[in-house]
Amino acid sequence: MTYFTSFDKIQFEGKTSKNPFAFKQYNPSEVVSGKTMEEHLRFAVAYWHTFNANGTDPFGSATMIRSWDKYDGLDRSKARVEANFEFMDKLNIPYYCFHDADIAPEGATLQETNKNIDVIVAMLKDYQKQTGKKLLWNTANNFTNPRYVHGAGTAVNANAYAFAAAQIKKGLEVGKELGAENYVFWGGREGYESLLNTNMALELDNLARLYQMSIDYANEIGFDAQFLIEPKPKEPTTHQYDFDAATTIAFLQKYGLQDKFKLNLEANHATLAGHTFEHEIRVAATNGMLGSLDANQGNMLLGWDTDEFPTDLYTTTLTMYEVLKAGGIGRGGVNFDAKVRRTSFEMDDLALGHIAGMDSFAWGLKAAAKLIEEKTFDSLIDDRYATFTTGIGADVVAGKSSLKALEAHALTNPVVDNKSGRIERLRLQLSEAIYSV
Ligand code: XLS
Ligand code: CA
Ligand code: CA
Repeated sequence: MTYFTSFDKIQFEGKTSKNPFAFKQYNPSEVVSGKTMEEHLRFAVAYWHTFNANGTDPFGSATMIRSWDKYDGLDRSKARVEANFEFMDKLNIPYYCFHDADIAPEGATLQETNKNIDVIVAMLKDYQKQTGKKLLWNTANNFTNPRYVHGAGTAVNANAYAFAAAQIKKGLEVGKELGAENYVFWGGREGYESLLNTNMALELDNLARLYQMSIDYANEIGFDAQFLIEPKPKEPTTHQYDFDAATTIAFLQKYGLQDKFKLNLEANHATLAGHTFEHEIRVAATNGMLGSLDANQGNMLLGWDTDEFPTDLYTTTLTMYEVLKAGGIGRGGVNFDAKVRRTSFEMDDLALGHIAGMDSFAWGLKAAAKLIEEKTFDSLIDDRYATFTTGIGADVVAGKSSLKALEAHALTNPVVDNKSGRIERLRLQLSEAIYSV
């Protein structure tokens, strides 16, 4: 059966095309900075937003028209698998990502749930083999079920903690079966609402223990995926422990887990934490922990996680600038953790949303490559820090300095020859690079 009937394979038609069902910027085989766009970007479909989301919001019921909704239960899950592979093929997207709860209905018991998962995983494996499409990452939904009301890996109740562990165990087995490149931990319920009823120290220790158990089990079964933690400051918890990249890195370092994990960074989570996306990527990359990207954008007029398709070219450019500077995204990818608006309820909107995101990222990649090639920012940065390449500055960098030596230098009253940071000029050059693509 065909689920998306109004368009066929989306082709690259170039900038002058007026066809909404065509790429204007994303040309998978085009080489940019030594690699094809496809190799740089490694796009992925997020199963939950594309095949499960129905358009509900806190005030309104479902609006989405979806061709698989004529089925129920496991039959609907199977239809979603078919739709997913048809969609990836038509959009030319090589990867997908899912939570356990996205792919199969939850049963009355854990045994039943796992049985449902097994049926769908066998089908996914088959489709992967036939199509060559791959799993970028999978994860456990340890936040929807009411048993996780007080946390999962940071639960106040050991039975809830055990269920969370069981879901992760199954997730690791599924990831291995499907050859996932990465395995993600996102702690939607791993935080607190009030310190008045919270044992923070125990919760954090338990979370670290769960991560360690997960590493041990992955090793035991020979699942060699890259483990990723996805920071988010809040929502649904008031305060989530994995607040942002820096906090998550400090947590991993405290528990000696820093070599076992990288980060899955999401644009909307960065803005909720009061950061830009590029800031989060730079912090991760600086610590050797850039893992993968959840591509979306928030709405600056709203204070929550709206998960919109990324169309802001300034952000996609600066994102790809950071990725190129970091030497690429490695085993990660650009996962569209993005949903069409509740008002964009037609089937076609799913394709148009992904095309918008893919073109915006391809555009950003090209503009970023140009900024790097032309050393637009680098030459100014080199110049700004030049005093650390000679004399007393070089001694500081080499770790050969001391307060006494620096004081002796300061006592000669050297000239502090500060120059303008040229922010306005740089911002215009950024605009020029984007406009020139
Ligand atoms: C929610 C998160 C979630 C993770 C995977 O805000 O983005 O969807 O990406 O659990
Ligand atoms: Ca995400
Ligand atoms: Ca989100």
